[in-house]
Amino acid sequence: VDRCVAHIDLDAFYVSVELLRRPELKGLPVVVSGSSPRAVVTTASYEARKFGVHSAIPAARARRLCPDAIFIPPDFVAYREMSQRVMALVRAAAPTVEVAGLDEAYLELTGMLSPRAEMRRLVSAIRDQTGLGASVGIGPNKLVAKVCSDADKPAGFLQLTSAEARTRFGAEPPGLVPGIGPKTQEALSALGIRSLAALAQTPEATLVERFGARLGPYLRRRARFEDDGAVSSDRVRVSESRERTFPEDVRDPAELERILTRLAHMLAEDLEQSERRGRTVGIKVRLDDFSTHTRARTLPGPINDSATIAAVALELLRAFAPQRPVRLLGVRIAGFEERASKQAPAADGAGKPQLALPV
Ligand code: TTP
Ligand code: MG
Repeated sequence: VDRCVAHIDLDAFYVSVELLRRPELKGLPVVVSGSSPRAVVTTASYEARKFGVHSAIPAARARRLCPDAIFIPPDFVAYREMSQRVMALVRAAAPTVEVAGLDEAYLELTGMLSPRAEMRRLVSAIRDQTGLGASVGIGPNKLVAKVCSDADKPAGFLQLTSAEARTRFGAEPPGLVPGIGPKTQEALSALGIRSLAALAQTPEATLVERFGARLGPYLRRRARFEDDGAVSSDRVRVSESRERTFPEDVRDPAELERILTRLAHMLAEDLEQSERRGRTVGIKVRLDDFSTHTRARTLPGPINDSATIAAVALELLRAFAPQRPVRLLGVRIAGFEERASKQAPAADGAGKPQLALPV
């Protein structure tokens, strides 16, 4: 049986949630970002993107690029709640679903009679029941599906074979493909390989010589839109963390302890909801000189209560005793209990880097 995988990704997710409660802003350039001097853009509406405003650029720069844009502060509680409603609909559409982020998921559709119709139905259901728009990619594997869902946004709906994907995206830079990051793209460029087509045609031996026996062939497979990664319903997370960058550096130890306690509570809440317990509690401290320090302690048994997490984190912070103003503080838990589930999916480096949920 030929494999069939779909990827669905919501359009301008945070902005779209904001527009639901402020419909008068529809059609205008809208940006969701914090207001501190260091804030970055989380999402821009498609109207704002025309001005060059994109995710991850500094909010101050966005203001210069598009002075008429309406800036809205993020409301992560609302986004998470909306994400849960959407993902419930996605899970109802196929037996195997991998939620890959707040606004994206893969569906294994192999063997389904009419995957296109099923995905059209899903997009309509999401539109009807939440008011949000989504884009869909369908292909023989996760890689093709993911690149296709991104190619015709917003409201995209694109199905391609691997051969068709090679033709359609051949002129694009290698970094278009998830799993090929900026550093690798630079190294490829130094070899004169500046497009996916060029990468797909590079002899494997050349890539092995430069990138090694694992990464070399992997890069070539990515460029050829070949991918045997499974859609896996339990994406195993090895650790979970909450961190916060401050609008201004913090010196006061009491203030740092208050913040760390709050982060520990937020982390514990999530762990309790998802019934996960871990044995290792750690902290992360970034100082004003950008040096980053981590400390961790492993406990005799797994825990997830906020009192224990906070107590260990505070102990670690006191022992570390930052000697300079603190720019960022974080708390992390790792060493999760084994669950009665299967092994982790092959690490293929794909998927967007986990965005640390801002606090
Ligand atoms: P994306 O799906 O990458 O972006 P998007 O949904 O805003 O827009 P698109 O139509 O292109 O899919 O990310 C989903 C959400 O994740 C986005 O609404 C905001 C958040 N996000 C950040 O907070 N920081 C980032 O750098 C990115 C890329 C996304
Ligand atoms: Mg999106």
